[in-house]
Amino acid sequence: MRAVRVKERNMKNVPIDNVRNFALMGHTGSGKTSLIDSILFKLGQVDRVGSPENGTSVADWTEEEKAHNISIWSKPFDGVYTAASRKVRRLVMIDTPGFADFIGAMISAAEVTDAALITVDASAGIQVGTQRAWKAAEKRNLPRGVAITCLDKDDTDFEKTLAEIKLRWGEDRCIPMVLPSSGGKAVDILNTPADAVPDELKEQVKAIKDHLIELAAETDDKLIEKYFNGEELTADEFSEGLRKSVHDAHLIPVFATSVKADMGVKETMDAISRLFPSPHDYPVSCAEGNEISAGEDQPFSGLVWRCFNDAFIGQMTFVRIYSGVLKPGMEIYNATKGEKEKVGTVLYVDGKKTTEAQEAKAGDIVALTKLKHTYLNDSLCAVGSNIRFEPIAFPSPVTAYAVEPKNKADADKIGQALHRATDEDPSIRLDHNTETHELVLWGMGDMHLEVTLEHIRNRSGVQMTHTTPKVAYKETITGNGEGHYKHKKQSGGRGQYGECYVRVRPRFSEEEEWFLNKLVGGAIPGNFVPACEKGFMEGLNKGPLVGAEVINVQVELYDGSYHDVDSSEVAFKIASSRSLHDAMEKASPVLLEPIMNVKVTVPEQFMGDISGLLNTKRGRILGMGSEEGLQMITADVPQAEMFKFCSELRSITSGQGSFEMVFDRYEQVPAHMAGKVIEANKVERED
Ligand SMILES: Nc1nc2c(ncn2[C@@H]2O[C@H](COP(=O)(O)OP(=O)(O)OP(=O)(O)O)[C@@H](O)[C@H]2O)c(=O)[nH]1
Ligand SMILES: [Mg+2]
Repeated sequence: MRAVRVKERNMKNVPIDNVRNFALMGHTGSGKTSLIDSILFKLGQVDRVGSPENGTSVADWTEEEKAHNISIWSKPFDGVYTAASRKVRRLVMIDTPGFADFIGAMISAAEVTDAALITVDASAGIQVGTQRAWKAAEKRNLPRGVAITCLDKDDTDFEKTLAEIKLRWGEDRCIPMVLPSSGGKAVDILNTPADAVPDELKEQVKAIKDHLIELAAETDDKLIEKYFNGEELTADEFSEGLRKSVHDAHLIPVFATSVKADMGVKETMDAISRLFPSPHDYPVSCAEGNEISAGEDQPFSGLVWRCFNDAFIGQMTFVRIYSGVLKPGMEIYNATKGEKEKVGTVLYVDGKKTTEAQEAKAGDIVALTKLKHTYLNDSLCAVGSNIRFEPIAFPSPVTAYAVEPKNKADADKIGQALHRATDEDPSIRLDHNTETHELVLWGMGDMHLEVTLEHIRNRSGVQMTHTTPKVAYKETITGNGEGHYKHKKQSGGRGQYGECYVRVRPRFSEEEEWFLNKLVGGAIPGNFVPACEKGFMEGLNKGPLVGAEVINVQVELYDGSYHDVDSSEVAFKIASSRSLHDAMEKASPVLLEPIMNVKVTVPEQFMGDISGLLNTKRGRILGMGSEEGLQMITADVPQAEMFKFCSELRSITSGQGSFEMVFDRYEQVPAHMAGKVIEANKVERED
């Protein structure tokens, strides 16, 4: 298959008012990337329409994306074209992944764009990923449009999908603005002259236009008065009213498209150019609450929404520019870090291809090179100003792999490779678990973790194996206990001597001292007490059951003995730590495990299966409810049971279920389970 060639860019100096910046968001496989490929062709950016299906997509071009046939990262694209109105427009777009695991990339795109184009596959209707996208857009009050895609597929029906959309997101506000006609052509409601509208659509087009006039009029008191007086709105009043209505999400334009049949794409681009806001239209709020305007005369400001280390270009810092002008070589200020930075080049990025820009303006999404201190979520601005934006909030990762280098050569490079992965992906987290001594990589699902390891292998050749992580158990006591240990050694030369008597009891609050010195009459000289305290601390770091950290225990040193010559700090450290273990063994020690608070969201029909699954996982169901047509279960579940949950949930719900999980507390492991854990730990230690 011949590769699609990205043409040299002819960047005209388009005024900000003519820029439309938006993200394509929707369920996986709903045709976002295909739509981008088609738009890029119509923008004249490529010489042929690429497609993710045969590996020629300009958007899904990475090795990992081609291997899995899905988008993995959010990527910006843009281009300039002359719209049907004859106005020159610049479209700045981000293609986002719809696959649940890559929700972090979708969220960051939603945070830095001015509008969302939500895709709904006509053969599937609204799916979980569609709702996830809608929610992310709604959370930011993003103006939205809906593209009904794949209308060439058998058994698809525009009106049926439209009815579903209206039912879900509002009868009166979801208005079709690009209609399919029986001749396979799309009809742009606002742009098709009345005599060019096919007969079968004439009535519908008229009704839609009447409705649109009403929506436009409702945006302004003066216009509504005109409307009620039976006066016509001027063309400008109508189009500005519609734009305002879209901005306020009172109008959600719906577009009929098929990339395969080449239907509706150009009309959708035109409608977006007309209806979506420009970066200039509405001021942007900063972290401090004040607002800035996008103008070129304003100081430069922008937010870093993605970082990527390219094998050839090096560090690429993706910025959404909110105001002012950015030029290569410029000195800028990282307001988050409080450091100055010097910009290397400013790049427009279209898939694999980059083009150096001489300047970039509000609404643009560009990659900067050679920044030294700047990372994801940092705010950048002109030197002398101090503009900061709210950082993007990402969901916490929910599933984990314990990773190990495959061979010795990989061991040296594994740290750097993993850190780079976490720098680039906010929903990847790396924990060095000091309790289990494992390197634990957290992500949003198995696919996310697999792809991350694959990407590391493809990029830096570092290979890793992975296993289910160990649980970071802790230990405590449930009763009181007394313990004693005499450390005495006489093997030629100077001996060792130290003896401790201790009591332990549960410690109920942080306010209570963890260590009490109740020695009387100099049983142990004061200068050895710090060594005893250290010994207790060490004892508490390695509990008697599985060698885990001991928490919530109060230790009282109440007696002991010493030897004038043989006593030493080392001897007392040994005596104290062993006497502590002796006491704890008598104080009904128990094993504690981390309990996670889990919120599962599934379509209604899976409620029974999922509550059943949570029950088998020792889960305690806390509540059930519904949220936007989906059912929600909250439960407390031991972490030990959660490592496979992500894939189990996906498989039961065919990918329609999702969940969030946060650590809540430590709780006692039930006796029958604890026995198994202790036994397994013994075997492991003996090995
Ligand atoms: N018949 C038909 N198939 C389409 C159309 N648009 C996309 N497809 C196919 O649908 C599949 C998925 O399309 P993508 O564009 O990769 O979907 P996506 O929304 O980007 O998916 P993610 O990146 O996983 O979120 C591909 O095989 C496309 O060829 C269309 O208009 N008609
Ligand atoms: Mg895609």
